Amino acid sequence: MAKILITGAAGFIGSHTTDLLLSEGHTVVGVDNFRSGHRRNLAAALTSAAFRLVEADVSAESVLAQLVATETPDAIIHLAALVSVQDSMENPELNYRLNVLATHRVAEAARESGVKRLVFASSAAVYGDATELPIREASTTRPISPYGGAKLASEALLLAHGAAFGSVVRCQRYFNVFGPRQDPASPYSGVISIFAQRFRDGQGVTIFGDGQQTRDFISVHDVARANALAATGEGVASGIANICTGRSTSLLEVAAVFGRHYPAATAPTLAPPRPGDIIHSRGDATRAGQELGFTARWPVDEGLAELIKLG
Ligand code: UD2
Repeated sequence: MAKILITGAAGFIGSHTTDLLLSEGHTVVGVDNFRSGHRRNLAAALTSAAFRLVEADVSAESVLAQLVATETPDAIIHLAALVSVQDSMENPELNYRLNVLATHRVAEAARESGVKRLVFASSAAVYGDATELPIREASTTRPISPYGGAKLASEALLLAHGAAFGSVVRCQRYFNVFGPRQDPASPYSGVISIFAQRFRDGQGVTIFGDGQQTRDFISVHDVARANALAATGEGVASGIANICTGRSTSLLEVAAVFGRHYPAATAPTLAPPRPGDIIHSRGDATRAGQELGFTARWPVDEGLAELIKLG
């Protein structure tokens, strides 16, 4: 069994990754500054003797280094981030601090204490407006937001760290993650979190465009498993992999699943497309299968049914 330190443990993906690792018998040290994470996400984890939660800002100098020196984890899963693309457009300085400088701090803390494995929350945002589908790891990376640029820069920092100091570094390019605990608070939150809340509250949803746009929606349970495999799997080498399903689902299909569960709901309103919206995004899932032994298991409609059941 391993000891894993997770930054951003109280967030959407962090809390599910924590829960899964604990259920597998590992020890978890969670770090979060509660900027966008919530203590309630860790309600189950906090009942476990194998879990410790530390409130700290990963981007602050020497805070993480001291914690890593004390805990000497086998691996660090670095999920703490400025998670909103929109926020990164409005505040590139904050994006730099939380999405680049914090990564550097993680790499340095790992080097100083000899941590042998690092797993990083990257994003399909590194590809920007990809034209060729499915999107492969070898596809052109041309980020179009400070957020995407910071994720790509962080990948480079960490992979170079791995090459220089001999640690294993896994960069996980998540596609459109959805599931319980995703925060629907902003109009730019993941569309499924917004739809789930609005259908539940009896409010109509808005579809920007004709609803034919597609995304590679992946359940957070699958993403947590991909993180656990990257952090604890045997024989895992450094590399980059898409964390996706390889399948497309249109927004109309998503709305239709909700509509079947909420037959009294009003039909979605169509509005003009959002500026800068991409029409189709779908990853090639092959490499994560080869390098991590990871294949997504949750079909989108089952993931939606889970969300709807939780209410
Ligand atoms: C954005 C982010 C991505 C990630 C993701 C969250 C960019 C470039 N990428 O990608 O990094 O944070 O969001 O899952 O910003 N939509 C509606 N109605 C709504 C909300 C959204 O029709 O109420 C549409 C939206 O215009 C888009 C699609 O749904 O066509 C998916 O939107 P999204 O924000 O969930 O995800 P995406 O892929 O645009």
